[in-house]
Amino acid sequence: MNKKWQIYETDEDKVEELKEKYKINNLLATILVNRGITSEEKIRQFLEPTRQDFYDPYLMKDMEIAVERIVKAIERKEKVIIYGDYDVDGITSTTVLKKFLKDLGLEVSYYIPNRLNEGYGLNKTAVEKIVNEGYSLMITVDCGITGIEEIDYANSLGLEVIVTDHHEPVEELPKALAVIDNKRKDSTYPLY
Ligand SMILES: [Mn+2]
Repeated sequence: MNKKWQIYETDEDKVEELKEKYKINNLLATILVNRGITSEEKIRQFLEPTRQDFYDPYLMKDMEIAVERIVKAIERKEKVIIYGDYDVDGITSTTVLKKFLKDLGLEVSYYIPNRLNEGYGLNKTAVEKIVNEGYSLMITVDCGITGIEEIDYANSLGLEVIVTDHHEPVEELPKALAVIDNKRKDSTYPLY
């Protein structure tokens, strides 16, 4: 595949100005300028972000449904499993969510498909295994948005699914209890 790289024409004067003002190196100043992060407030948010800088998570479609379902799982002490991915963001998101839910008092397990035997994303054999182990709620991270058939299968076996993903959906969304993905066509979350 032939790729054509298009490199930004950088405003070098602006780069110099930011380097001086914020005592940052050339690379960082170039990144800020190329991304249009040049106001004082934007630069602070980028270099020293706080929780106050995040948008309200409830701006994400289905967030409320997902939160309520997870709260119910905690109250009922349900068996919950996180279905992740074997790559860097898949493993990171699995770890972050597992720790968070454990801190909230939920005994939560995880499933990461084998890269060679299973490949990326949900698969029916794994769903079946999860159901047989007595889980009642599965939360996907970094996958699931295109797992239409697998989620239909999970539903048919009584396993409820919350999808959290950042990949592109196909034509239809999976029939999960909640589908949290900013790439949903109807998403109005600001993101940047
Ligand atoms: Mn991934």
